[in-house]
Amino acid sequence: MILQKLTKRSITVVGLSASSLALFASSAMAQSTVWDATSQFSAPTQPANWAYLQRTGAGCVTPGSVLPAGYSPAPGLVGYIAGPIPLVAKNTNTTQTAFSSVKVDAGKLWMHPGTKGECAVVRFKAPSAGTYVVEVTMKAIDVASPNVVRGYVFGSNAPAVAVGGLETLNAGGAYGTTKSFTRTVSVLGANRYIDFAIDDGANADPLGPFRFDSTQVELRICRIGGPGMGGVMGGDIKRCDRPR
Ligand SMILES: [Ca+2]
Repeated sequence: MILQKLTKRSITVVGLSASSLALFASSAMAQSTVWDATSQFSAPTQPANWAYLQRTGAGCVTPGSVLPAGYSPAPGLVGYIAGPIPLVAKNTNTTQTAFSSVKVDAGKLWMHPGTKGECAVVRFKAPSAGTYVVEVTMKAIDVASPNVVRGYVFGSNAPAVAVGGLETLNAGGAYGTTKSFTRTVSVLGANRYIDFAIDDGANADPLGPFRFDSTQVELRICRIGGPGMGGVMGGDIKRCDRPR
């Protein structure tokens, strides 16, 4: 499956014009811009480079609708939510802020999957074709019980079929547990997206696998070069702040 995909993408790259390749090479030498989902978070208006949505299906494979604004469970906590959950929100306070059994660190973003298997999504709108590094740190922030979620990275390469990577935050994910990973995403055209999604972990819980799944998220994305072969590649190969 992977080999077939790589072969197909290789054909796409070979088909690029010489001028396109020269442009990509030139761009690759430029200083990397880092897009930070936390510092660039905006509510109640979705910002230019980001969007907050849900995805559905096992493994969050199906892109879904934009989350409506208006979520604010405590002063300074603002964001987007559909129904009771899923949600994407930020603590805009300068101190850790608690609500229910959740503690959100100062200035941080957090996400929660839905009650019916909906995945919470932070979407980066890639401004141009290229190879992007996606850096993720997830932290369990519900003090009542261990968090069990799974994180996914998707790219929207033509024909908009998502391919994703997977990391799991579970198995003893008590409050404060963190998990970090990176993915390299090759975006083959302009105006495509890179999604970071979390699901409910499908863990056994008599009241539903979505319980205690509040997850603080740090998400940074930078462009490191030309578009490569498309798709999402393995983890922990590159980081935005590593010289190259
Ligand atoms: Ca769960």
